Amino acid sequence: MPTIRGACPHDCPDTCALLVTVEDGRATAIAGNPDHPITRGFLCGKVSDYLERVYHPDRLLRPLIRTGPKGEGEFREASWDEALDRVASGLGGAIDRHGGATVLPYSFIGTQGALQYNVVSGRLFNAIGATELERTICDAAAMAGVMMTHGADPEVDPDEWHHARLIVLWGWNPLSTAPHLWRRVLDARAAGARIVVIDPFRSRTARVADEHVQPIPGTDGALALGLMRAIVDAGLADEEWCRAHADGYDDLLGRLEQYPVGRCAAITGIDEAAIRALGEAIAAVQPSLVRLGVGAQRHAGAEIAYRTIACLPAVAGSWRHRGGGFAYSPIATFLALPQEAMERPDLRPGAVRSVPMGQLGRALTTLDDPPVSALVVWNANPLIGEPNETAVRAGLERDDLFCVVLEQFMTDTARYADVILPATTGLEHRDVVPSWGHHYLTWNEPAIAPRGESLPNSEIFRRIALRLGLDGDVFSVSDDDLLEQLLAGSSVPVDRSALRAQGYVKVDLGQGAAPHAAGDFATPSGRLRLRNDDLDDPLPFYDPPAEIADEALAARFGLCLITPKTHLFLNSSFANGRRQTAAQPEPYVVLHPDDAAARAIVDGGTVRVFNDRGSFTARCRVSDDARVGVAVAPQGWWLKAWRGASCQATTPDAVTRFAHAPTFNDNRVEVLPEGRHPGHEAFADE
Ligand SMILES: Nc1nc2c(c(=O)[nH]1)N[C@H]1C(S)=C(S)[C@@H](COP(=O)(O)OP(=O)(O)OC[C@H]3O[C@@H](n4cnc5c(=O)[nH]c(N)nc54)[C@H](O)[C@@H]3O)O[C@H]1N2
Ligand SMILES: Nc1nc2c(c(=O)[nH]1)N[C@H]1C(S)=C(S)[C@@H](COP(=O)(O)OP(=O)(O)OC[C@H]3O[C@@H](n4cnc5c(=O)[nH]c(N)nc54)[C@H](O)[C@@H]3O)O[C@H]1N2
Ligand SMILES: [Mo]
Repeated sequence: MPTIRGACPHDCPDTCALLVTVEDGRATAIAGNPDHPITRGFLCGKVSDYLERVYHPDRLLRPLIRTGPKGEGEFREASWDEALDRVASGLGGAIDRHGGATVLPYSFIGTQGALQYNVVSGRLFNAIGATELERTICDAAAMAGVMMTHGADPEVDPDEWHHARLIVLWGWNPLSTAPHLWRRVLDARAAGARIVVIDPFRSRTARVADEHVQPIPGTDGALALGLMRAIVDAGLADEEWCRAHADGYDDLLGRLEQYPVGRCAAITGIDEAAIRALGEAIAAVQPSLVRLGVGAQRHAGAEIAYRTIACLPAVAGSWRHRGGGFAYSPIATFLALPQEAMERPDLRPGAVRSVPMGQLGRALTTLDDPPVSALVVWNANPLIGEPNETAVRAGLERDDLFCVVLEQFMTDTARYADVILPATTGLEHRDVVPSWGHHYLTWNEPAIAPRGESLPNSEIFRRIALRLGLDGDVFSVSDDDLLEQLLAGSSVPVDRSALRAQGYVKVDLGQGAAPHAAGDFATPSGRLRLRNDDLDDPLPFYDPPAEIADEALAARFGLCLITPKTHLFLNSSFANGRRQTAAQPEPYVVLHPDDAAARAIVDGGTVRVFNDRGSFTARCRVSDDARVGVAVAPQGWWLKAWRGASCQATTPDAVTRFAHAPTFNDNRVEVLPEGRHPGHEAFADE
């Protein structure tokens, strides 16, 4: 029985290596590759059921053309010829009327494979001069902030984490969202490390950590300033390392004068003594590692917050030590493949306008000159993933919008399409998958033939481009040749035969065991930037969130709502999985007992959560897992499970200052037992 080496294609930092058993052309078993240093032979509660996803009775296997009203999900099957004709005439007609900018591509990391992510599609939308999508919905604010402090650098390699003796998991719930990297944290713990979690919510990770610090959401920058000040107050700052390898040590000390620990305690809602104790531990217990997640960046001020946190390991002296320092997402190794160049921005006919992810609804309902009159969605389910659901829905409902969706399933977004084109899963196409959590590239060999008439994204976009009459030399390149170009263009040599034979190779940028013990940062001076003169304010500071810090708004909407990931879905993917939905049948919102009592809400009761943007209903779990003043509604279920409107009906579509990233968790709401007056005025009068 052949065993095929694959790679998990999903949007997760663990990027697992898979072994797929195939019998008579059918995949019959799937397992984690025991040799892969991160996968180590096991799969998560989602991908261990990947064969169910591949052979799911609801897989879309033929092109579909809409027959009913938008959103109703009524379609008929069509041949590829007819469907592609429809797509070419829909896009071509829109371009003839309004120019290329009227087309908006919308995609994210439904598949993380370098080829299926955006190579042929990137070329197509560049060539027609489409509006550019700023793909900022996930990790961009933090990325911008971290780079302000130490450039696009190799961070502490997960293979080195077991050397750490104190690990601070900051806005990260890896037990659920990165279960393989979590094993790396557990290795450190087995060797004696203490695990501290900084999270307003008692996540699964916080539950099993040694210590849990619960700040008010969006105040992490102030917490980092308080921790640095505590280190300085205790005489534990590593002045020698900072003077040798960082810019602006004296300026930072001056800035910390403005942030006494007591002030930071008041902003973050954490005891002064707890901040002092943690700060002192981060400096004294070495190697100490700060590992940030994606979760702490969903608010205004996020870039400066992450920049500020990235200064902490320098002041603590952690970079000196093997396993010590800072890690977020290893951008340097992730970016080794020439993704952007392969998308051929040079094909653009001229300057193009751009729309940030997180403002899709706004773009569809307010842009003119030209309006968005054609939308092409792949690798994404924006009706669930985007904030401001009301606007997204209003946009998708527009009769004058031509909408194409490439999908594996009839998602909430796909129901609004004019044409749906069936896409393959990772088992059915070839790709190479980089990781945004570790330093390995993983090879994905197709295990089975495409199911039904499904095709890889690359082939679908190739066919669309050729129908539109675009340059055959650019678009007829085969997938195998494109993969070869991706690997050949890597910033460091990739051993292609080892990659194929073994299934994975390490991206070796020379990062070594302690990459910045002697500085050597990817900044203009090679030094870490405690002071960065490219910024209006060159020093770290507390850049407050918007709604969370708005006292007038707090009088009307007394709770901050955060919407983290669920344990068993992958964003909205797997929310149609049998085992996953059995374990997580319905959405819920967690409220602290004090907040529930003040609103006469009982555990298990249905509540309405609302603000000026909209409302949703969900069952309430009353638990001190939530911090006082913070409501927690994990996100990912499809709309049916939410009874029609999800938590995104309340989330804001404001974006951050530098990276234009969404601010999902900078969101004030009120909560009432369902059945009482849903308007906040009634609540305020009581
Ligand atoms: N099981 C599962 N795994 C996943 C995903 C999934 O949906 N499900 N999604 C994948 C994707 S796309 C991503 S980006 C990653 C995300 O993985 P994580 O980085 O773990 O992201 P979240 O679960 O959104 O947030 C992590 C924690 O941050 C906390 N948090 C929220 N606001 C704040 C804040 O202001 N400050 C602090 N300190 N903490 C805060 C939340 O309560 C949450 O427990 O996971 C990937 N893996
Ligand atoms: N309120 C709130 N909203 C959030 C977040 C949050 O924390 N809170 N997190 C945000 C984050 S971090 C992210 S990354 C986004 C995620 O949002 P999305 O990127 O929209 O992720 P999914 O909902 O998983 O949708 C991915 C879709 O891609 C499809 N797909 C998978 N593989 C392929 C393929 O090969 N080809 C094609 N054509 N389709 C494929 C899947 O079937 C699935 O429907 O959501 C964001 N939204
Ligand atoms: Mo994400």
